[in-house]
Amino acid sequence: MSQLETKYTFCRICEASCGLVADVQDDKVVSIAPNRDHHGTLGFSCMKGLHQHRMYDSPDRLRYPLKRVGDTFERISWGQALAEIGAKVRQLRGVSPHSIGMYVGTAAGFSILHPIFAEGFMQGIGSRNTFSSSTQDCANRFAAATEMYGFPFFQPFVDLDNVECMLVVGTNPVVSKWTFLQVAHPIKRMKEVKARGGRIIVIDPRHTETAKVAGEHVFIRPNADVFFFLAFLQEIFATGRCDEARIRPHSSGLDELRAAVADWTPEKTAAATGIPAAQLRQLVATFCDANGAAIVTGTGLGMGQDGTLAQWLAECIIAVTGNLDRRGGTLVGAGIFDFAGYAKKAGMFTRKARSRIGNFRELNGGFPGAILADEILTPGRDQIKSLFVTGGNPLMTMANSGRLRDALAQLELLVVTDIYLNETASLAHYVLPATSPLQRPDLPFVFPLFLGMQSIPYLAATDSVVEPEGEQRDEASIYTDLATASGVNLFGSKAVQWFLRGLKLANRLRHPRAQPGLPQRFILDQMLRRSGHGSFRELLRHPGGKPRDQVAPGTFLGKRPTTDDGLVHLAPPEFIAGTGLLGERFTALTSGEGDGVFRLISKRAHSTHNSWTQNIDELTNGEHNQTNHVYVHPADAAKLGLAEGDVADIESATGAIRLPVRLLEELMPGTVSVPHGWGHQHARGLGVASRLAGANVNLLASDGPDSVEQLSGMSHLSGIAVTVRAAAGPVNRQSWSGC
Ligand SMILES: Nc1nc2c(c(=O)[nH]1)N[C@H]1C(S)=C(S)[C@@H](COP(=O)(O)OP(=O)(O)OC[C@H]3O[C@@H](n4cnc5c(=O)[nH]c(N)nc54)[C@H](O)[C@@H]3O)O[C@H]1N2
Ligand SMILES: Nc1nc2c(c(=O)[nH]1)N[C@H]1C(S)=C(S)[C@@H](COP(=O)(O)OP(=O)(O)OC[C@H]3O[C@@H](n4cnc5c(=O)[nH]c(N)nc54)[C@H](O)[C@@H]3O)O[C@H]1N2
Ligand code: SF4
Ligand SMILES: [Mo]
Repeated sequence: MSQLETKYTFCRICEASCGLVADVQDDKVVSIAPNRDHHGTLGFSCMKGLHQHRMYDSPDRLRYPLKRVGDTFERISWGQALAEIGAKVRQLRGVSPHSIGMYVGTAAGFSILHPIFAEGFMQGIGSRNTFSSSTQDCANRFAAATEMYGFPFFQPFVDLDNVECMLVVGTNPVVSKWTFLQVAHPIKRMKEVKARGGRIIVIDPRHTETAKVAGEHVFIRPNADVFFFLAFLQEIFATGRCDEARIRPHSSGLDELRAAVADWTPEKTAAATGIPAAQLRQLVATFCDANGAAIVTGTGLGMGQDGTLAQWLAECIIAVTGNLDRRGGTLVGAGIFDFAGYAKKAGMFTRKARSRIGNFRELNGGFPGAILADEILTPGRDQIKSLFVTGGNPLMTMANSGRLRDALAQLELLVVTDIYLNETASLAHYVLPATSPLQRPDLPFVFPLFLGMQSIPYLAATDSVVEPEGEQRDEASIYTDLATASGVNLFGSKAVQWFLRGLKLANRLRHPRAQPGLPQRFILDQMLRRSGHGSFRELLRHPGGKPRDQVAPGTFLGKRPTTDDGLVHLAPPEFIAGTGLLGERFTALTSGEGDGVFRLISKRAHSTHNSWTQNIDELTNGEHNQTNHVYVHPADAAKLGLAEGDVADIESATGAIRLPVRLLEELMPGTVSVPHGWGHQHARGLGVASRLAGANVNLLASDGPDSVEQLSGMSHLSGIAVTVRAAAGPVNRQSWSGC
């Protein structure tokens, strides 16, 4: 047995990117602890991060390429996998490059090279059909930022050190660890805001963990944020609280915006939001009187029906009150290079392709996930016949899983690159084994690195902590090899493809016994050097992160927006038109939708991460972790004749699931909640998770071009209309599963 070694790294599961210390023996991680001396992450970590090695060392981990033969998976060599996949891609591409699609999942986002190389492969193929988890997550924000600031990744974030009033709308950072800003230790950071007299007010259909820390909470009905913000803005203008002197010189559309919100008085919207007019007026006064105020939003808002309009209005509130680009308001980060300027010059994110189904505009190089099944199932020359899935599990996480299952089963080629044989991989023709985060060198992911979205800015690098096992390979190498095998060049560039092949060859000569692949450290090192940020080796000498300066207020407005005129566009025509189309939605929210209709929302838990941490034994023991539940308010449960532990049928227009009931006082009555990412009973390669009960809530979400939010392509995953009733028929553990 070799000596215990201590290695510094950082977590790549969620945006908090916690600094970690791993104890390694015989090339195995034996324990992980938080890095208490980390400059940016303050010794914080969570149980997922601390137990992740259990997930990576599991006997279920993919270690070799697999091929489905009949009903079973057989181990094959990389050579065979690449050759067979490449041959099929060539054949399909000969008919139409668009018949080859890709789905990029959320795990891809946490490696800096993975999404770049996956996208490079699709560019090489020449296919427009890329999909990603972003239309289940945050595409509404990208759509709003593109129209307002000219660049999807200009995502202003709260100046957490100085904010005096923070509205938290549709996000639960205490559990999710913040989104669209790197904030480790959210409870500590929120308590600091309060300790200096700041106020944090949570607007959410549930009295969340964050609301408990904030101490102030206002219930809002699901899907009603757009009306809340319309009235909020109306009140700002009506009470003369718009900071015209500050915003007018740097913006366009102020008057159109004012006119568009004029009719939405707090009295009018109260019936839709459930927030009385007087309370809304008080919120506006608190917000505007603060010396620095911001609105923090998240997926609860984005997955609703009008996420783009709601996000746009939130940005407008911040801008017209003078809080954009201001101390204590919101800041626009800066990464290691001028990403926005570079993207503009290179013509990135400006492709004008339209989807075959629904004629959707491409946003950030991707189409709405909720049309994927239609793109596969609808005959035609560009029909998707082959799909590459990378770092995601769409079968569990996308809308209308039932229909998607049928669609995936019809593909001529499904290739999944993952660390596990998850549900989606269980349907694949080929499954490619990826390295885990602890087996690869890395820089922080794109938000902190390229965009400086960090509450405490720093730069960091990590080497791999342990070596790959079996024939696991990193995704940058996998997509380079897939391009070669498919007869295409990464990024459509012969020079790039030849350069990468040369790099691979040189690496092979240096490390003949390792899995063939690219020298990842070299590529990462080049990124740092070319942007003038030292070297990879130098960064490794800062295991607690190398501090950077926080972006200063006053550096964005008038200087950085990449709209054609350099102004912030407060009234993009499509958004203004959108406010004119809200009548039906308003009527639906205000007229009551008939007895027994509930609005279904999500609920993340500390121990689960979307669909992929249920395979860790340590996180799934305990009575309440054996299944997901439907959470119901006690008053609603009484009306429905349901008690804690009863089994209920939950039904939407799209599907039905059966789950045990838990009573939850913290819900707004009329709202029920079901956590997503459950229902693993049919996964072939999740030994722990498939023994759990539970149901996949996305069997209830609708898909298809009419179901998506039209401005951004977001799926509607929160605020779904459902009925709930005592289960009819047999009540046993297996029957809970709706998958
Ligand atoms: N109802 C409902 N649905 C939701 C949500 C919700 O709140 N409610 N949330 C949505 C959100 S925000 C998101 S982002 C999506 C997520 O949707 P997806 O990205 O499709 O799903 P994940 O469950 O995050 O799957 C991540 C996969 O990556 C694999 N993986 C982990 N590390 C690596 C790695 O290093 N390399 C590779 N190749 N694979 C790796 C895991 O094993 C897992 O299979 O789900 C969405 N769906
Ligand atoms: N533990 C854990 N952490 C995670 C993840 C995980 O699965 N588990 N997933 C990671 C991922 S991929 C992401 S994108 C982030 C997401 O991070 P967040 O956006 O913070 O996601 P949630 O924690 O689901 O918080 C959404 C909140 O919106 C509320 N809500 C639902 N509908 C509405 C509505 O219509 N209006 C309003 N105002 N509120 C509403 C919900 O009650 C909930 O409190 O979390 C990341 N971190
Ligand atoms: S909060 Fe947990 S999962 Fe997220 S980065 Fe930190 S340790 Fe990893
Ligand atoms: Mo996400």
